[in-house]
Amino acid sequence: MFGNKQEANKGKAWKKLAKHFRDMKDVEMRGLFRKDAQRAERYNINLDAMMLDYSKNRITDKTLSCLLDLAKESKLAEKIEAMFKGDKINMTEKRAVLHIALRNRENTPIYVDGKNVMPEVNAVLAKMRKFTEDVRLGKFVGYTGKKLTNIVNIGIGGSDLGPKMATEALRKYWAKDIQCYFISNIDGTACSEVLNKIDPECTLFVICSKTFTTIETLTNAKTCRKWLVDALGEHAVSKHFVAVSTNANEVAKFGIDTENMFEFWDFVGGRYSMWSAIGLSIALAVGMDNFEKMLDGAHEMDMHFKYTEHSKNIPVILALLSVWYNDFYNFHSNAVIPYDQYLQYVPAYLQQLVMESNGKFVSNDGEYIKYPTSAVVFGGAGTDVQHSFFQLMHQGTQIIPCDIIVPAISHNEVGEHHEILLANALAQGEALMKGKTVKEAYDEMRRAGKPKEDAKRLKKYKSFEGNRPTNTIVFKKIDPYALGMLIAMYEHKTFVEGVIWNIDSFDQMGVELGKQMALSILPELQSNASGISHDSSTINLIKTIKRLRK
Ligand code: G6Q
Repeated sequence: MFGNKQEANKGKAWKKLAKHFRDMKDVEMRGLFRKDAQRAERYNINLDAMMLDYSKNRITDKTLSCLLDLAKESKLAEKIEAMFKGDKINMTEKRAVLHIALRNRENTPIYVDGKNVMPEVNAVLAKMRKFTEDVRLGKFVGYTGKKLTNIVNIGIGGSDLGPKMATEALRKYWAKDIQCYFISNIDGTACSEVLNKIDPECTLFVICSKTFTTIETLTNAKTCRKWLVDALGEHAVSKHFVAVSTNANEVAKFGIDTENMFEFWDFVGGRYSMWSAIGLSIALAVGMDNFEKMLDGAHEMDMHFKYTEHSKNIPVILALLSVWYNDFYNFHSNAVIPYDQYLQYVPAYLQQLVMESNGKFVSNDGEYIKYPTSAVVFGGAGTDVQHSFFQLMHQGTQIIPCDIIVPAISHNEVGEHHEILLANALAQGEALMKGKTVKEAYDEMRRAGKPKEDAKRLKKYKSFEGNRPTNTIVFKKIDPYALGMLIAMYEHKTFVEGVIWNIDSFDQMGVELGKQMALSILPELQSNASGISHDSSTINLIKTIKRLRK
């Protein structure tokens, strides 16, 4: 479908890039660094206590200028303005896209359908503050008067990944007596494992669902409700359940008092919602002051993104590099490696953010797209992943551009641990870029005293092609403010990619088909009913599973 037709429906700047690519495709970064002593200084951007080094990329000034032309040709500046203004840039669903309003710390008015959304945003933040303080201070207590110290977030997708990632990232800021749990999967194991650990008298369930119709979340919430009612009785529900949703009717139907509901709005997409009341679990764990610091950090990135010229704009540069690799080099994966244990869920969070936003094959003009859109994102915490998939990153036949995220200071400066961790993070970037030639590998073995024959036999195996791109993103420390900056940076990067690819980054229609089919298969598994006609493989799988479950 895509192949070599990338240029088919693209403009001048795209074609210019395609031409420039022919000059660049064999260029080695080693040589670029050798020729230009200022390269690292020129290709980095500082913002407050963070720095992006993007010098280890296969780019020259010409590449950047062509990419910036592409941004211009894609009307990026106008599209950024449209998002910040509250225009309905989610075209398929005719919705504004205003996660930036949730952290609009200057409180400037933002209008949707002629109505300023900021008073409602602020009112929910104030309600969150009151509630989280009451819970944390033991003023809002459980039915039997005990302090609520187990927070159980029930939600899935955008109503889970953000709160789970951020809560873990900020674990060092948790109140001493609070424990957080996350139940997302419909697999009964998720629910059972949490319920086995906690005491109902001290447990607060936060049911997060934008629509309040998601089968996984409602099934998990019902199971937890029954568990609580069995232990404490029906009257206990209002003291142990709160909801975060846009759908007051369904919340009431479920049996949660809408007094205990925290609202958000259609202009907040699920995967962009951790800044809203969907972040209630984060705020319960780390306190509202820290939650608001996270909003402050995101706001700083928003302002940087909105006002900084594109050549010095962090999310814009990251997105343009991603387009460069994905659409011209045909590097279709992207690894994200945080060198911080607390950021272990960032790759999972970004998988949804990026792939659900930009895994699209129809353009905003309703045409099938002839160029690659989103890369496959994956990753994990360093140094762990160095001992797993980094083999392929260094010597595999695919090239995987990689983001390395490093805090200069750890929350746990134990002995030499952090310096060893930092050394590894920097070494990976350098090794991926420089590689090791066959000759270097041979000489090294000889110097180490290996016999000639062995060195000859092994020299290729021990060589590294190098020329593998990385961005290094350095923070002083991962505090709530830095986390806000980091996540907002990736949100805007994703948006810019979508603009260049001319797609709607804010719907997710691709998740519907499987859900629909599951609804038709369920009764067939439960009884002898047969639903829509299936392929022979599915029919056989249904039969086999039914036989095994007997
Ligand atoms: C995110 C998606 C999706 C959504 C979940 C949960 O952008 O829309 O991941 O968050 O399907 O939906 P509810 O919050 O409505 O339960």
